[in-house]
Amino acid sequence: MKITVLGCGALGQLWLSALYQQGHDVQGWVRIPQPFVAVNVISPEGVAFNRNLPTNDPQHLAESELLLVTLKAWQVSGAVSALMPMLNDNCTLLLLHNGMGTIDELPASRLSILQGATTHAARHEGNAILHVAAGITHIGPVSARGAASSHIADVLHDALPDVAWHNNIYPSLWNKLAVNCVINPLTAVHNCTNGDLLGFGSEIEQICSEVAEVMAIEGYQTHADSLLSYVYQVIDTTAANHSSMLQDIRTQRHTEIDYITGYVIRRGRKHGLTLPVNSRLFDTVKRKENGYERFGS
Ligand code: KPL
Repeated sequence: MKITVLGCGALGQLWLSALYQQGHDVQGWVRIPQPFVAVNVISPEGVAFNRNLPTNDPQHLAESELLLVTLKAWQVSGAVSALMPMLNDNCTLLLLHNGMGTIDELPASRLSILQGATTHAARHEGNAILHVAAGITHIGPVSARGAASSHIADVLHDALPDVAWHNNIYPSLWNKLAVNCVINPLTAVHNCTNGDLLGFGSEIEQICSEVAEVMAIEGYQTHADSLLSYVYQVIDTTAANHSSMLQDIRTQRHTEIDYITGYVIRRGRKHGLTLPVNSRLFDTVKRKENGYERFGS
């Protein structure tokens, strides 16, 4: 299959290497065009994949059957809107990022659009991408035509298992959102690893109960206790991780807070709910971002 991967960070390189090794015709797409992307991924078993793969070929993009978007949430609408006119009608677009709300920022389109949430963990280690832990990627439709793209789950599963298809992806997206609402801002504010959050039990409980309240009013069958046990499970399996938001704050980059905590607050507000604990965390992370944006980062 002809595939373009938009964004060649840790997750992008992981998919590029996996799809290439599965025999797909892949290219990367990067903001600043360059002749190739050096893909250098080390598997959880220590096996290295090291290869230069092509980038930014408009013909390849126009013929792609899948555009896999691995950008940060705040980069998605600008980058994807710019590429949409170059895609063919049969191209499936898959958004893989933390948080929710990017689909609402894209122009109306007849494309098949999917969104996913993954628990694969990968991070930069020198010049390489370390695939720290294998995980599961849940994907499903977020546009009317998306339902016709379930075959994409098989393609992705063969390259980087496990991949699960959901006719209704939203419960999975919301569960991952709850995890990100807890782990990302708390680790960024307390400057700690995911595992260190075990010392913040009451804040974790309050965040989960606020997210559960919004989910319930949006029609999802959930309970704060089930979100809480999922959150603790992820804290346990990613105990040594520095969350992506903590890394963003440490390197003075834009965080995904608007699409994580900000999304839940916006959804809550629509129903007249105020979420005091999430709102306080949102403001604290924003203050941290504003502190360094003045210096031009
Ligand atoms: O998705 C993550 C992130 O860091 O963005 C978690 C699941 C919290 C793992 O660190």
